[in-house]
Amino acid sequence: MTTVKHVATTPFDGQKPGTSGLRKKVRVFQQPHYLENFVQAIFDSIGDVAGKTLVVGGDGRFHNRSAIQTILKMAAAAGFAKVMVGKGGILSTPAASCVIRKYKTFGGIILSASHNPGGPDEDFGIKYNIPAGGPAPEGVTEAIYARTTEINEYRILDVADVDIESVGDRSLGGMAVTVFDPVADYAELMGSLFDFDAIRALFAGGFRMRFDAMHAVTGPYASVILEDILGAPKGTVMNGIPLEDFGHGHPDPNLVHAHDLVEEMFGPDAPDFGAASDGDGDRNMILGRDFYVTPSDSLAVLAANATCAPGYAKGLAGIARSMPTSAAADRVAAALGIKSYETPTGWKFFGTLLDAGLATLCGEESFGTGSDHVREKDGLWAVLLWLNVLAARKQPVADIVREHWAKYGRNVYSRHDYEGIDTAAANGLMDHLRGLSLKGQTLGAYTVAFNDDFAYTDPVDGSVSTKQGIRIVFEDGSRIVFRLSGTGTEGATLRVYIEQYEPDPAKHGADPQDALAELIKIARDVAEIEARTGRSEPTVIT
Ligand code: G16
Repeated sequence: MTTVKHVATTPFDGQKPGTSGLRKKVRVFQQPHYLENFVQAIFDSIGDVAGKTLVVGGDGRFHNRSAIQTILKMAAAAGFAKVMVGKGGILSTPAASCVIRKYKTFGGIILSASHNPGGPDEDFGIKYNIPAGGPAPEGVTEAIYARTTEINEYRILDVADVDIESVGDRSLGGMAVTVFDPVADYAELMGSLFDFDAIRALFAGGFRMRFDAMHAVTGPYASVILEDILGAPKGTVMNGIPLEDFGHGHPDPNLVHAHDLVEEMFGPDAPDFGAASDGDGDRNMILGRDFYVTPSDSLAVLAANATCAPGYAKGLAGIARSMPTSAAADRVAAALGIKSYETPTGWKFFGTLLDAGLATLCGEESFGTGSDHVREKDGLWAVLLWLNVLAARKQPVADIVREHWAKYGRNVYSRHDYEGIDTAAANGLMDHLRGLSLKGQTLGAYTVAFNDDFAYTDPVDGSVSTKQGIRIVFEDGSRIVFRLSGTGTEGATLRVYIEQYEPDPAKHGADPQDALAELIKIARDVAEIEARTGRSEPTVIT
């Protein structure tokens, strides 16, 4: 007979979910009761779970399998009728969203620290996604957090581990456990959105691509979809085997961390198209031959060309972007005569807009792009939409982007990150900026139109989110935005976003660091970055 163990526990400090769930060092999660407290807080906060189905999976990082066993035993003790688990514990974040929606489950638990490194001394994370398939909104994460501060007991089944390494139906103390192929449902959804025949023809015609899965979760998805289904040559997917430590890599698809791919795309005889995805498969980086597409430009280009893909042929309802993302997509929305929305950072803020049918495409500067097909950003989806556009337009990536700039103007953009700075210094810097009143002042060649701390009222449910980033907006529309990362696990990361609109095609070829040099200097001076953090240069520039 299986028994439910009632285990006495006490709250841990700091189990407050950040931008995307609870992210901490693996060793923090390995403390007795730490994961259990948080999982019980989720189950206690989401309503009656009896008889319901839950989806569970993760990005394959270290601690994934053992956390899944704990969650399965706790789900059984909580009264779930069934848990669906990706084979081997693998489930990309967008595929989790797809499966939650397709099988109408009571949401899911995703184990990932996204683009953060993995391994015994690195990061782990957990988040709950709601039945609509998206990250829990702030009301739910607040309730989960509140529960963690008062928890005194959790319940777990006292049974042996269940096999999650092979597809099949099993039982765990009366609860059904279905281990499923994590790729199949997702691949089918992609096939329903894109013109796979056109993409197949593109590859058959000799088009060359490299996809860097960074030894993270997208490997199996990319191998099946790009190589097996779409006929790209074997080897198109690099670093395709998910590893618990991502092969000692940092699975963040940007110019710094996806260096193998970047070298190839900017080297001799580069392929036509390059792309990378992150730890849990929701982010993407897009490269052409000798050309980098910023995430903000990628959103705008995809929005302008989306009707190439059958899934978007009837047009877009609206476009949403996070506040620090450049306004390039707004220009496309204006030209299409549809609404654009500016939300705080965090995919969860797009959920209500997508559910209400107000937005079709969404994007963030942090390498996130997606649509209403799921409720997460989706790395491989963005790559496939780009492939569909390339198959339809038959032009190089760089030409498509340059033509886009010529038509809409270029929102020249860069993000400067100062990672691992002292938390008190970072908070002090933000407080300093919050206290400034700059309206009407001249900084270099720029006059300040207004400065504020971005606040957002959700147009669908009326919920209000404050303190979402300091904006300094100039009279010519140029902007500097400062915010602290909500996804780091060590110290604080200051992000500075710099943007300037350039209508003149003759100036579109300039390096953004040169074009933005004065604004970059203004940002450093106004925020007193060096004096307050000791850093004279950012850690990462994208
Ligand atoms: C998470 C969220 C994204 C958000 C990003 C911001 O990404 O899911 O929607 O844009 O965090 O990160 P930060 O707060 O560090 O700027 P991910 O890919 O880590 O889940």
